[in-house]
Amino acid sequence: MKIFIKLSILICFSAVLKMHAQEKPNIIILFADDLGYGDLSCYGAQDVKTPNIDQLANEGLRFTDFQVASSVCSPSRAALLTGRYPMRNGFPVAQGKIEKHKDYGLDPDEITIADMLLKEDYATMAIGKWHLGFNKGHQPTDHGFQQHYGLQSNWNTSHPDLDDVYHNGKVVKENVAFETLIGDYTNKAIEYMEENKENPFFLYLAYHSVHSPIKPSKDFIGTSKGSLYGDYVQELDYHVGRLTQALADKKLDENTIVIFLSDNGPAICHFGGSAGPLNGGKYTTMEGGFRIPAIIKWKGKFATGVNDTFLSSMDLLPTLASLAGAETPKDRVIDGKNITSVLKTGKGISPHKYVYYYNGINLQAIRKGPWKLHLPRTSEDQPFWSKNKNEKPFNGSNLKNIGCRGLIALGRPLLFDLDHDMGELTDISKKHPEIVEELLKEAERIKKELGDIDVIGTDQRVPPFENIQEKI
Ligand SMILES: [Ca+2]
Repeated sequence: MKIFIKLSILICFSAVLKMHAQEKPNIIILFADDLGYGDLSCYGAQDVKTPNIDQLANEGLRFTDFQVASSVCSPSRAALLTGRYPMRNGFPVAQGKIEKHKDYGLDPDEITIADMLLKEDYATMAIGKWHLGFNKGHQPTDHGFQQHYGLQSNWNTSHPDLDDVYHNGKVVKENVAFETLIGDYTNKAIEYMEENKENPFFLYLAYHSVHSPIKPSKDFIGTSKGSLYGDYVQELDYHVGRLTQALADKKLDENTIVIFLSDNGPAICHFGGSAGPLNGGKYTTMEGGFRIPAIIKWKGKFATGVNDTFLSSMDLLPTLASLAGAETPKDRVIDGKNITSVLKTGKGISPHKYVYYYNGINLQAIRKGPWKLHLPRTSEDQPFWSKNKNEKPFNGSNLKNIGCRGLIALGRPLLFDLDHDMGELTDISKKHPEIVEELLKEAERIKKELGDIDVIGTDQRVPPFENIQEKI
């Protein structure tokens, strides 16, 4: 009898455990590359049709003021995964396959979303572009991902390793044609969902689309009215549709959070793309570089509709921790905030008092609510991707004709009211000297904490090489 009771308790206990495991939501982050704020039809694109992403937006929350923490690939990814500013997590500049960056990677002491979820018995996998380090200690499998399948960085034929597909650090396909990657990644993702449908999983799927090369596969060439770039966006949409359909087919829809976002704005001058009504794009600290398309859906659990709350990709770490029952790290500053209540109710005010826009290690702008102040800077202050010796600091007040490069060097502080001027077109610093003063003061304070070109911050992780903003 005693044994029977013990056995029954044990059975009940494991049933409770199993139920808890199934209650934890699956989490999928679909990370597009260089996709602009105006590149999707649900964000107003006219020449491109993205019905699958639009449907995700209709079934979820579509954000109009969701920000990343950098306008280039690596720092934005590092911030999303750690919930911390690139200056704090030690990854402020884009990484290249160069001698100087050989020891540069996401620091082993950083805690990622995958690290946290792995501790909560999630299966974890990264598929696609990594771009956060090539060597041991910096690999996805060193950062909480049980598996990685994809490229180390951007696809490129300039170096023999950069067009090879890796699985957990070993090359499994050599000299891969770029156009085949998106379908291959999607197939792998669908397989992974199938293999893990009985247990909670975290899938971080970082597509190369729509980063250069602008090379859609031949089935998509000519399908849009928006040139090759438009075709490329439509191909991305097709694969997002395959994934969402697979989730529905496998009846995983109701227990899976889908997060779709871009890592930074479009490289307009180089390859096209659209930041919609925003000014600037990739490589700049204007809204076109930092404000990205973002959609979050959890069927039946999260609100739906359009949401204007000012949020950050860094918010995903504490939010997903809370939804998965994980503990947010307490031994360090996490810059992201738990936005679960915004997701559940579709209402709420921004949890961020100030938000900082760094370009490389140069603090260039600071935001409080609708106010955004751009700080003076020279061409010399810029990281290598923005430097231009011939660039004279901008001293005007009307940015209507600033051009696709956006605001780079600047002679004096400029203030914008993003609620009424999201395109950062008209400087109103003279009308609001008290706001300018407050934000300048906060800029001086945060530089002491996070650092800048001329100061190492008290909570800055400094990358392991000299002349951080230079390529060589
Ligand atoms: Ca990017």
